[in-house]
Amino acid sequence: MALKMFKSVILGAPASGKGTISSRIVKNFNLEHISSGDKLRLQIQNNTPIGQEVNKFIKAGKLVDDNLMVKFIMNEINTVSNKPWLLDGFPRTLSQCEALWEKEKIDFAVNLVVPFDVIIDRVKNRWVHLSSGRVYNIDFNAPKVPGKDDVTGEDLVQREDDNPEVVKKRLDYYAQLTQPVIEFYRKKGILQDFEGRTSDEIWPKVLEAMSAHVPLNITSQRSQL
Ligand code: G5P
Ligand code: MG
Repeated sequence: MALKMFKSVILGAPASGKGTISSRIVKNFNLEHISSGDKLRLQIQNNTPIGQEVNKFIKAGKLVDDNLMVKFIMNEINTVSNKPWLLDGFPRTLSQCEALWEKEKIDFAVNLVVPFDVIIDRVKNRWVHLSSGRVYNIDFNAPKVPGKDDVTGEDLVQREDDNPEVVKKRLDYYAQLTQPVIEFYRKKGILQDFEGRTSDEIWPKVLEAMSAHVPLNITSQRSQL
């Protein structure tokens, strides 16, 4: 398969490691990473009309309207035009999934399966760099300087939707609304489950599976980030 045609998605519960595994995929395979959550948080940070509209939903752990999300992400896909891509956080509902499938046939869906008790523990220690989407965890991949991004030295922040009550809501929505998306891709025969309690346990399996679909970026090391 030609590299430029490769279209993929990464699915998984909140804090299952989609961002973490995506950054390793991107580094090793030269794909464009389109994270719906990162893109929406940037809109909020820049106080755009979209940011103003979605802010209250994200804060409350609720899903943003399907029509808005489909338009928003199709636009992001168009901006990477003919490069291979990896969608993270989209699609989240069957309606988003069907709208995407109509326009773009996905080649491969990575499904991260991480126990919920592990997830609840992780979010407490998550810190993010808003403008790049780089993500840290005090227990797992701490920043070199506490509270500062490794690359820019700018401040890290905690996400407003990472408090335990909101995380519980996000997990409920995931179980109700995103499970059908997993089944959709499973029926198409393009989904693979990757189970584990840590991203380091899951990553080698993802690396192996992705290697069957896309050539490795030869300039990169097989890094663990
Ligand atoms: P997001 O931003 O898409 P979620 O809830 O899907 O949010 P999230 O929280 O970004 O997913 P993740 O990317 O799966 O989690 O996980 P991550 O950030 O890589 O890892 C979580 C933490 O664990 C980090 O601190 C990381 O360092 C750490 N970690 C990773 N691996 C390990 C490990 O092995 N061990 C340990 N100890 N730690 C580890 O969406 C946010 C909101 O935007 C809206 C919704 O409101 C949503 O709630 N939204 C949408 N709404 C409608 N439709 C859509 N398509 C939408 N997309 C976004
Ligand atoms: Mg994420």
